[in-house]
Amino acid sequence: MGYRIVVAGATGNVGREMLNILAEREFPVDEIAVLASRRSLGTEVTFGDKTLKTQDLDTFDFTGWDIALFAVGSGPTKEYAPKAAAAGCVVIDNSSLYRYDPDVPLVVPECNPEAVDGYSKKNIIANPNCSTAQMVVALKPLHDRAKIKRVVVSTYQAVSGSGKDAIDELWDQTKSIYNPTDDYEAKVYPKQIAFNVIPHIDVFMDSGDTKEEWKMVTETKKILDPSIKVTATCVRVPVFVGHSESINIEFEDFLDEDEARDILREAPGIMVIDKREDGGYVTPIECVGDFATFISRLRQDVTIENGLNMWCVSDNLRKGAALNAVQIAETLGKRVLKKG
Ligand code: 2RA
Repeated sequence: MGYRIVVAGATGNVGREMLNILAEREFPVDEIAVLASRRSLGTEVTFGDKTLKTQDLDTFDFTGWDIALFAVGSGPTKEYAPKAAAAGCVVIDNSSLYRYDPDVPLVVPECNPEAVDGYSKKNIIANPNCSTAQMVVALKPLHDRAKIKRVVVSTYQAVSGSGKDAIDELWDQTKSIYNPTDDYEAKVYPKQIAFNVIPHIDVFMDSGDTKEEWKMVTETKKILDPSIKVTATCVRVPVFVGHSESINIEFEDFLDEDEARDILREAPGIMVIDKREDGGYVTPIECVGDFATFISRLRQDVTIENGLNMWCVSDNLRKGAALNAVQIAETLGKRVLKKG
């Protein structure tokens, strides 16, 4: 016996990936419903070898459904997640709305699977920000071996992180630069993104950090360890899919780069591709469609006593969103709901 699953936001980038990954991982689904806003009502989406017609999120009755994967953004989540939760359907939400709520678990199954046990306070579990998810997967096994004091991270985030319009914008701008007859207008980003980088993701805060940078700090503390100091600079780059991160780590105790590489090689969800030669590392284009968080360029940081540098790449629509949400559903099933 399997689960009755709902995917809310099924026509978006993340919603479609959720359906792909539920099918690829053969999640035990007895029945599935795909929901969309009235604007996308009736749009057909694929689930394995099936074609499903979207239903109206606004009128859908969640009673009798086991798990709802939400990828609808904070606004609609605020309206519909409580309704689903009150109807007894456990919500796994990809928006930032509930991540910082002390009564809502924020879960990366490779790091804190036991946190799903606290789901019943609000019947909601939160998925972390995409740039946080891949980083904590890499940090967790190293933190267990040699406690992490401080992390300095710079991100190079794909445009798909901010939705379909941003993908179209990069495509249009790139075409127009190669073919000047086509004109383009900046729809999503404040400046040209094609052949450029923009050090601004989400809104600016009084501290001068952006909300994206604040999320990485706050979420890493909630998922891994509140004592870890994190400072982040999040940058948008002209890549369609795949977030990259340059991560500098300071430990309480010395950790040799070779031992760190061996630890990461054995760690769940991680693929180490790290050779000091041409092409001996991963780039974002190569991670697209993969489940793994890739680690390359591991090396001692000799400027401090106990430091390491590494390069971390992952598909932001998968581990950064849809895959992590499905893994939370798998973990919830194994630890709590126990069907399937
Ligand atoms: C971004 N992390 O990349 C944010 C939201 N997905 O735009």
